[in-house]
Amino acid sequence: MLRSTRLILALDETDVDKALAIATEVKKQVDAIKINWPLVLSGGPEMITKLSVLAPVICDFKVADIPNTNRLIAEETFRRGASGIIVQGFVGHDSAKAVVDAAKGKDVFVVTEMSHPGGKEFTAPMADQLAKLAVEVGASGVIAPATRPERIAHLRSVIGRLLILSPGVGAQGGSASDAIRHGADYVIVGRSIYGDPDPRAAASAFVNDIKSALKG
Ligand code: NUP
Repeated sequence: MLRSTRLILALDETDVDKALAIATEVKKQVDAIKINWPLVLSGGPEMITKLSVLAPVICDFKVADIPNTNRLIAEETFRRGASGIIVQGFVGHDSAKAVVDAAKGKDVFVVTEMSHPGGKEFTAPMADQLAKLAVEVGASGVIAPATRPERIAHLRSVIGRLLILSPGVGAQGGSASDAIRHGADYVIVGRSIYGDPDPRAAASAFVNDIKSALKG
C-alpha cells in the first residue's frame, strides 16, 4: 500500500450509490478505502470489486474463526479484489497464520487494543500479546487506537517496523496528527468524512492535519 496521504477512508455508508459517489470524490486523497460489514451487507461482496477499481480496498471483516474457515473467508475476500484484510488475533496464532498464508503477500492487519471505550475491558490488557502475534504470524501490521495515542507509541515499541493503522479519529474523538506523531503510519477516518456534507473538503482537512504532524 502506497504511503502518500496516509489517510484511509472507512466507508461505512450503507447507501450504495452514495458510498460509490463518496469513494470517487475522495479517491485521490486516500491511500486506501476500508470497508466493513455494513457496506458489504447492503451492497453485497461485489462492493469489494467495484471499489478496488478506485483505490486499494481493505476489508475490515475482523476475521475470528478456526484456521480453515479463516482461510476460506480470506480466499474469497482476495479473489474479489481486496488488497488487505483485518483479522482478530485472540483466536490464536494458527487462525491468524491461515489468513496470512491465504493472503499470498497481500496485507493482513491484526486488531490490538480497540478504539472505543469497551476496548479497554478485554482488548487493552491483551494488546501486547496481540501485537506480538502479528509479528510472529508475519502480518503486515496492526490496528491501534487513535483515541489513546500513547498506546500507539507503546505498541510501536512491541512491533518494530510493522505498519500501524489507527482508527478512532474524528467521530470517536481522536486526532489524526496526534496519531501520526505517536507513530501511526496511516489514520482511518469514517463518519467525519463520509458523514460530512463535503467529504472532499473534510478529507483535505485530515490530509493537511497529517502533513502538519509529518513536518513538525
Ligand atoms: O479499534 C477499532 N476501532 C474502529 O473504529 C478497530 C476498527 N476496525 N474500527 C473501525 O474503524 C470501525 O469499525 C469503523 O469502520 C472505523 C471507524 O469509523 P469512524 O468512527 O471514523 O466513523
